[in-house]
Amino acid sequence: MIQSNPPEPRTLPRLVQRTGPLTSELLLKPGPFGLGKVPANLEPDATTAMTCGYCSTGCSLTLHLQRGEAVNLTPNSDYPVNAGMACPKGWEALRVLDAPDRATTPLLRNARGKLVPVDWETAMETFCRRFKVIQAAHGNDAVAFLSTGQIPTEEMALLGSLAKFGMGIRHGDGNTRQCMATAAVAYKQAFGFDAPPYTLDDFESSDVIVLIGSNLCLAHPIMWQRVCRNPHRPEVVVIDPRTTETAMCATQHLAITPKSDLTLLYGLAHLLIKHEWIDGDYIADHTRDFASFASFVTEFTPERVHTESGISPERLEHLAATIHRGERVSFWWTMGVNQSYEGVRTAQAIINLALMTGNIGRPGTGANSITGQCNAMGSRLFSNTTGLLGGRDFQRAEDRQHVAQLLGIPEDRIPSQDSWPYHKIIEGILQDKIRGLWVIATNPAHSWINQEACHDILRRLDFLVVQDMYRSSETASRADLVLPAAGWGEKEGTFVNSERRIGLIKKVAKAPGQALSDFSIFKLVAHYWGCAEMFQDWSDPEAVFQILKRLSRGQPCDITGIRDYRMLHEHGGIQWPCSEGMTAELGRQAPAAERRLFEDGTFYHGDGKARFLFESPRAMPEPPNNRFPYHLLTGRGTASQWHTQTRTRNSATLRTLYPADVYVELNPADAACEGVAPNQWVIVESQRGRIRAKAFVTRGVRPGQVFIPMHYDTTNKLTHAQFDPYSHQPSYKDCAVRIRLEP
Ligand SMILES: Nc1nc2c(c(=O)[nH]1)N[C@H]1C(S)=C(S)[C@@H](COP(=O)(O)OP(=O)(O)OC[C@H]3O[C@@H](n4cnc5c(=O)[nH]c(N)nc54)[C@H](O)[C@@H]3O)O[C@H]1N2
Ligand SMILES: Nc1nc2c(c(=O)[nH]1)N[C@H]1C(S)=C(S)[C@@H](COP(=O)(O)OP(=O)(O)OC[C@H]3O[C@@H](n4cnc5c(=O)[nH]c(N)nc54)[C@H](O)[C@@H]3O)O[C@H]1N2
Ligand code: SF4
Ligand SMILES: [Mo]
Repeated sequence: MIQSNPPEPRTLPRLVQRTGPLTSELLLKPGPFGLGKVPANLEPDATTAMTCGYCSTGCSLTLHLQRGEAVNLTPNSDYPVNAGMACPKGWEALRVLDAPDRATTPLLRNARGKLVPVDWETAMETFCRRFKVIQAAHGNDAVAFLSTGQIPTEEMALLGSLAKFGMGIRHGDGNTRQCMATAAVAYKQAFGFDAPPYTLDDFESSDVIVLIGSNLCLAHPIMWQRVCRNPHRPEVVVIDPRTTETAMCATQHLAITPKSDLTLLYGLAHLLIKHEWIDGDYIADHTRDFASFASFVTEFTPERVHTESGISPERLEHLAATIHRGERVSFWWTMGVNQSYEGVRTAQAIINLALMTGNIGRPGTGANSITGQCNAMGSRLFSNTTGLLGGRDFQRAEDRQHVAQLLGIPEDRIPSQDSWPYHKIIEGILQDKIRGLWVIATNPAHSWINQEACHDILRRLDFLVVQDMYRSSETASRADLVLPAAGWGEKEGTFVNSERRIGLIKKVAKAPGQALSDFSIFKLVAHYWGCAEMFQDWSDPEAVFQILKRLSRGQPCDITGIRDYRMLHEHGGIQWPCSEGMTAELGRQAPAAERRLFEDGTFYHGDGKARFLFESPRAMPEPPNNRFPYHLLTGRGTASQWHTQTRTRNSATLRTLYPADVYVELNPADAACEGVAPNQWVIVESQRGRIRAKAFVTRGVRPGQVFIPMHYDTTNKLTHAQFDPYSHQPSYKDCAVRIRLEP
């Protein structure tokens, strides 16, 4: 029987008494391929392959085992994604597990304000009691969660379902809001489903590759290797205000004025239409609303493009001709597009170019959003945050009914309203509407905008729980309760990479101390909360994988044809869709290793047609001005740093590959004007905060622009609260700053 309301706090002691054995059972349970249980076809001392746990490339790494435990790793040469290559983070992936700042026991803040070790029982009892007290006093919506694109899909689905169906939480969002929300919304509106259409092989089969707001060379180094292996001597066009490592290798670099992409892309569309360099048949058969788009872009003359983006009419014309000449043109974008106050329309301006030139659904083509985190794509489908499980809508009654039926839960347990997006959750804390927050595998105290305000807001919470591998993260060190989590390599599950490929991760190392897999932590929470029965069938990650298969049936992301983990293990990753029908036709074989969507020109809208979507460009919310004359760009700094650095700073090798101190890239002309010498410490200041940074004087940034990597813990003191109106993604790459010499 499932209770219609979460039990009151007073029922807890009874639950606590029952939990001893459950906890130890969870602690001892071996993974399907990991410690204690090795698949029959593998020797105890052998190797096993698994997906890397950092970026969305999803390289396969071969783990070298001794008695089931990993002692080393090498890149897998037998995998379609990386063919024997890995970047420094992948090579060092095992090294960061054994670190002195790992969280090894639950930690609870005591009366003197100090985090002290407690046992799991105390942690779970406190977790449930404190959150339930908040919900009882202020309503269920007063507790929220923030999750991630960096845990396996099975864990995300369990978290999202436990929180929303079991604990009555409505507001739960993820760090994917900082990252992928724009692409997800752009695809959904244009194609009818959040569906990146490509396969990574397209990098090797294009003859024109257009990279917009993407520093592939260091953010996705192995995708960049695939570009380098392209045998067609492709044109590589980079649209980026900075002369990045990627731009240096491009055949055309368009160093546009930041945030002028929309004008540039509309201007490009205008030229292509004017020259009749478009695919009329494709447009007529497979799209809608082209005529109004064509009339809209007539305003975007080459002269206007020149004024607003700095790109000359000749260069624009040259790019249009390049696209026209290309037989297989692929368009790729990342954070230079997504992290913008007009990101969705910019992404759709890219989609429009691919549609109007018929560059989609064929090898080497596509309007391709490159994802960031190892499992951002899993989160987009199954985290139960912005959408209901399996790419569905919370607001659609038939979707709720369907999910309730599939999961055997009462329909009224499924919220009929969407969660607040991330920034509304943060604002909700400020407005006292949210008083309890559970943060899982993300580090908002470092990565969220306007950091000093964010720290102040987190302090206002009645109860902050942080579930992380490392107790030293900026958010964990502010928590009332820290739950120690196992990480990549210490648990099993699946990740979905950028090209929709589902890959397996396996347990090849023991988590330190009492750290538990997130999966086990969620099971414990369900148990102590009193809703364990709802998740009886969710017994281990592979059982959840079977549940996800059922949830995917008939959806564009149908994975019913993937039999089990073993099939993923044997075939080395399988892209969605992979329906039962597809594998039945093939006699239970996995479909081809490289597949792209929309080969027949049918999209997911009811009429099968893709949409042209467009809107007038808007003014930058905080343009450089007299007091703050520089445009601040932020982003990835090196291939060896990962986000807030909790993991990568724990490798001595990686530490030698990036500057230890925060630095600001500054053009030589501006450095001269400000009287700044190379390597001198300077103050960088915005309306919201000031930081110290070392001056890195370089022509990589244009005059009037500065760049600071996101990996340093002070960068986000400068950034501001501006969001895309459709995706609610923060605009991390534009705000006004000034440079001062240190007093
Ligand atoms: N080494 C490493 N790799 C990573 C990560 C990491 O932390 N470290 N993180 C992963 C994640 S989660 C993500 S989301 C990806 C991000 O991957 P990328 O998006 O490639 O990385 P960023 O450096 O954030 O931004 C890319 C570029 O956008 C440019 N840009 C800024 N403003 C504009 C603009 O207005 N227009 C255009 N056209 N370009 C602009 C910046 O100059 C920058 O070079 O990387 C993934 N890979
Ligand atoms: N200024 C600026 N800020 C940015 C960006 C930018 O370009 N500029 N980019 C944004 C983008 S695209 C992103 S994706 C975000 C990333 O921002 P965050 O998500 O805050 O960054 P991470 O360092 O990846 O945080 C992940 C946390 O999860 C923990 N962790 C890792 N594996 C596990 C696990 O298996 N279980 C648990 N429980 N914990 C685990 C890590 O220790 C770490 O603390 O940053 C955003 N912030
Ligand atoms: S490119 Fe990405 S997936 Fe590949 S090894 Fe590096 S971090 Fe891992
Ligand atoms: Mo990201």
